[in-house]
Amino acid sequence: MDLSAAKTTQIMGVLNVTPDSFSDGGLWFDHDMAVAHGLELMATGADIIDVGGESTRPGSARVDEAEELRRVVPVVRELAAAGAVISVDTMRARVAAESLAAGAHIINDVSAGQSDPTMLSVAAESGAPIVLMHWRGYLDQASATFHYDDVVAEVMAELRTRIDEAIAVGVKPANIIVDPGLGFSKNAEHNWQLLAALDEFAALDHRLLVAASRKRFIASLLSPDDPKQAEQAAKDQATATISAISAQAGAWAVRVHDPATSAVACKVIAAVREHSAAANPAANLDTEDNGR
Ligand code: PMM
Repeated sequence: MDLSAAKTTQIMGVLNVTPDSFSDGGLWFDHDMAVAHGLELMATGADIIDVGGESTRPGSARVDEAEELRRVVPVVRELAAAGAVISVDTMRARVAAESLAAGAHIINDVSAGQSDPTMLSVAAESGAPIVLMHWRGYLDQASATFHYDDVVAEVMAELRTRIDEAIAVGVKPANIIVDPGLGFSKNAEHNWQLLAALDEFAALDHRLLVAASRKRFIASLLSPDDPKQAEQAAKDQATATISAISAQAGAWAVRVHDPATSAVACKVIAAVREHSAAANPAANLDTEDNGR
């Protein structure tokens, strides 16, 4: 399945099989509920389902490997059998390998290969695409603030190091997907600065994934006095706007909780990009207005 050539930005639907994730912890913890929600994500516009069994919420404890396997692999197997394209959101090589064997297509590692020394070789040997996300806090999730003099330049440089490490163990450049890691060892100001510079990340010569969905900086924008009061629908609308900005910058995919709103946004941007002067110079010569 070649998803790398898609013209429209792909929608990656979030399926957290956890009791404690950022926005939907506990909702899909039961196996049947998780599978049903995965199918619902597909029906509402997801091209890829991102299945995760470990929360990366600040301060959350790591789940042990056996428990992560128990949560993730059966859900991957059942959704893959139903025809889903699946990414597995894990920092463990064994969870990645068993998920690929159960039918997953993509590895999504928020530690970019740094948590588990064998993760990058699993990606290299399997030939599966791997998401390398920027994060400084993979070893100490509860650690305090992070200082950046220039967040865009530093995230870019650190991602380049991760990319070089992956290529050094044999991951093909075409199988590397980069992600600036919004909200991971970054405050709201850092996140907005990264979003303002998405063009630079898209120009890295790898596929770009943007994952802003329902994150705290969105809730803070919508409801500065009490972010917890921000309405879910408003957060999804804001997320869809960020999906549009990401698509316009050339992102390959956006990772979202509500596929429907972002799918519409990405469809519109794809239509505009397809008709841009650069993509179709002849369009400039046609002065008739029949399309109005
Ligand atoms: N964020 C979360 C989980 N997995 N994966 C990637 N590649 N990028 C992210 O930003 C990311 C991720 C945390 O969000 P959630 O708890 O709402 O799933």
